[in-house]
Amino acid sequence: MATRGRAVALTVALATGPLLLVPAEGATAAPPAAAAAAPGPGTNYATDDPFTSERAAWFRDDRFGMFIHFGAYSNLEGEYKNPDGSVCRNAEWIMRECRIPKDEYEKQAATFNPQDFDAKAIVAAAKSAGQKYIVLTSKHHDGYAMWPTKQNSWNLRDHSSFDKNRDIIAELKQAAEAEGIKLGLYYSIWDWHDPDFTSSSFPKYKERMYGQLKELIDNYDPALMWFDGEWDADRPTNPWTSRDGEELQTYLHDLNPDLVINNRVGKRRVTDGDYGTPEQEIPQGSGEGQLWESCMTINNNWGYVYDDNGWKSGAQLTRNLLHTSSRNGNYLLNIGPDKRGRVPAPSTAALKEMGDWLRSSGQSAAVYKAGFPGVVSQPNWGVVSQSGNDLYASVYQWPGAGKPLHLTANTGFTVNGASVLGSDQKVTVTKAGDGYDITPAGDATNPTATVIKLSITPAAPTAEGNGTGLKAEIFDNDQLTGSPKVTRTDPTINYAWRFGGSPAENIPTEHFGTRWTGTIEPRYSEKYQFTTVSDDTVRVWIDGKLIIENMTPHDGAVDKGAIELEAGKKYSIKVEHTEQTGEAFMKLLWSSPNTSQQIVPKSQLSPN
Ligand code: H79
Repeated sequence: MATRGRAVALTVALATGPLLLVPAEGATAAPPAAAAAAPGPGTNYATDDPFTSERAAWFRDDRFGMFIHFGAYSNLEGEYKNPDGSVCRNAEWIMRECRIPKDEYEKQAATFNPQDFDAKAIVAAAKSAGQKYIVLTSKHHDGYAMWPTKQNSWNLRDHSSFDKNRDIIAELKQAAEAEGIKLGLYYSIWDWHDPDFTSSSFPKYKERMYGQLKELIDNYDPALMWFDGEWDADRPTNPWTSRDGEELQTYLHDLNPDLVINNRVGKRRVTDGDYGTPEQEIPQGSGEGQLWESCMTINNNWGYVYDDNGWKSGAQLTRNLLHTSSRNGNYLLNIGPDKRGRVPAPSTAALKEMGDWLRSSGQSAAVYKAGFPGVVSQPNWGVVSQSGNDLYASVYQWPGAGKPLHLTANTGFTVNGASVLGSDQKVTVTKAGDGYDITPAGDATNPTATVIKLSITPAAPTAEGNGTGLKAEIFDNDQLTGSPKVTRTDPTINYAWRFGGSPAENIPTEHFGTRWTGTIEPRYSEKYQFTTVSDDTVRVWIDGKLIIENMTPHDGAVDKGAIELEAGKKYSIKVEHTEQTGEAFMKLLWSSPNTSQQIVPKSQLSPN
């Protein structure tokens, strides 16, 4: 677990300048105070399990957010006229892709006047869609800050024709708060404008970037930070490393331990931040080892493009939302206001269509607080989500009169009742083959998706265990040889040691290993899926059977193994992890038809 003492010391050091924490990297000697405060042996960066923590509860439940791409690029509305009269087209990448000279881009930005930006109208649009959080681009790759930053003048107050007394982020924060909508902020690490965004002067850039992030957190108290531009790139070369990500994540969580952060804070890996960020796609499956949120455009661009009419229909967007939530994901759907700050009418219309569907007949229960339905398999006639003891089958292909819809059961449960939301038609449920046949008597209620609600009684779990965790034997070598340097009880296996941490203060940050042993007690009789997130090697035995093995030294890897277990029985468990060099991680998660993915909880683990 994170050493509290260190966290406190860190606060003090960071107040005097975060960059003092950067290890070596050609830097001159750091003051002793900062050096002492730097994370070191004994640091675990994983302070909770985002799958179950209170901190991330809103993010897991809310499911649906609004992305807003708005910046100096919006002023060009998708088109740049070269001096020779030729036209180059792009949206938020226009500065780079159209190779607009910096002074020319600055010149156009000076005319940016989003006088019609209406935070209340935007929040109303989000509300009408059923979106529960908003993520605004505070700074995109062009480096232009949408708030009055003190770090430079390349911002909406100091470099625009906009009202100097207005602050659109403050306006959006206030409007969102009034409606119970959370505000998140997007921030691009990659910066095409800052003269210090080069490998040699990167520390100078980082100092400004830290300054800007502190401004954002102090001034607007965002619930979420959405980083981007973390990848290796050219024009300009992007020096961002996973070490930079480790340092930044630490800094942010020190400013606000509850902050939810996406995985692009690091290098977009399963071990970075709190959640994964598939872009313009909805992945199959329910996510592995990490929460996730799919971001997508309503038309074909993030930033405003005046003639982009590739609008997705409200029905398609609603089904996308149903797909993400039924796979335990979130849907972050984008709008791109025009140069005056107005939201395109087709966006507002599509958002309202989604909200109309969600508000209709309580259909929103299929989305909010709903997720992957472990007890059944996804059918080909629609999607099913689960919320507690209710299954919501959103039907796309309504059956002909008297024809059944079949659901395959993955575990035993009984169906107590079934109804069609928004209809009083009878629904007959009968046991059939590997599950249930559901036969509605009437018609579909709407063409987007008609929801059949099934109330079920799942198998009863055994009582929560009173375990204390597993016995951990920690070695200061990566072969687990000799006698352990530390023997203790670890409540869970949930470790992000990254570069700078290790399992204990007397264990160095490289070349160590841990063997956890004891028993594990499942609460249901069914097939359990175990998932590890590890770096460098891992092996897991349950009941003497090797179910996970990845002994080729690797960076953060997700490995899986399944085993049928019986409720209330105690099975032997052994987990071995080794760290050679570089980063180190070790997490043990489980899921089953009746258990959603989570770090195996302490209550079900015993050291003997
Ligand atoms: O902010 C949005 C995008 O600008 C950003 N992330 C989302 C949330 C993004 N980064 N990378 N990409 C999107 C994908 C890269 C697309 C590219 Fe291209 C293809 C870059 C260059 C060629 C799209 C087409 C952008 C310019 C031309």
